[in-house]
Amino acid sequence: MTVPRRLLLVNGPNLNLLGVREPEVYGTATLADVERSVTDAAAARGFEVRAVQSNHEGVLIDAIHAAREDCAGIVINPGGLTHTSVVLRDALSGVALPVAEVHISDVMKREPFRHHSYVADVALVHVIGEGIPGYAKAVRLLLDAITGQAEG
Ligand code: CA2
Repeated sequence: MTVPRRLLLVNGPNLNLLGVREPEVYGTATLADVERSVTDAAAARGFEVRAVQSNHEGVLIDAIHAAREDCAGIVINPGGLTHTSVVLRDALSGVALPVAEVHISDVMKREPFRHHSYVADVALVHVIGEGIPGYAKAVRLLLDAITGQAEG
C-alpha cells in the first residue's frame, strides 16, 4: 500500500490563544503562523497538511480517527490534555500512525503537574521546549521516520 503524502496537525485546547495571551511563555506567533510553518516544512518534503485545533476533546479524537484513512502521520501539541487525557492517548495508540509530540514550552521546567505526558510513550518523536520552530523540527523528524531518509 502506498503511504499518503499528508500529515495531520493537531493543536489542543487553548492553543487558539497563541500570540494573543501569555507571550512570555508561548511567544508572539499565532496559531496561523504555526500552521503555516508546519505546512511549509511538510511541503518541502512533498507532503500536505490538514490542520485541526479544537477546545473540545471529542473533535480532536474524531480528527485523529479520520487520519487513519488518508494521513501518514500526526504532529500533535495536545495542550493541557497532555497531562490529563487517557482518551486522547487511546485514540493515538488506536490509529497506530507515527506520532510527533510537540510542546512549545519546556514542560519539565514548569509546574510538576506538567511533567507527566499520557502521550509520550505512544509518540515516536518528541520536541519539547523549542518554541514555535519546534513544530517544523517535529515535521522533519517525523517525515525522516516515515520516508526512512534522514536529512543532513
Ligand atoms: O508548551 C506547550 O506547548 C503546552 O502543550 C501548552 C499547554 C500546556 O497546558 C502544556 O503544559 C504545555 C497550554 C496551551 C495553552 O496555550 C496558550 C497559548 C497562549 C495563551 C494561553 C494559552
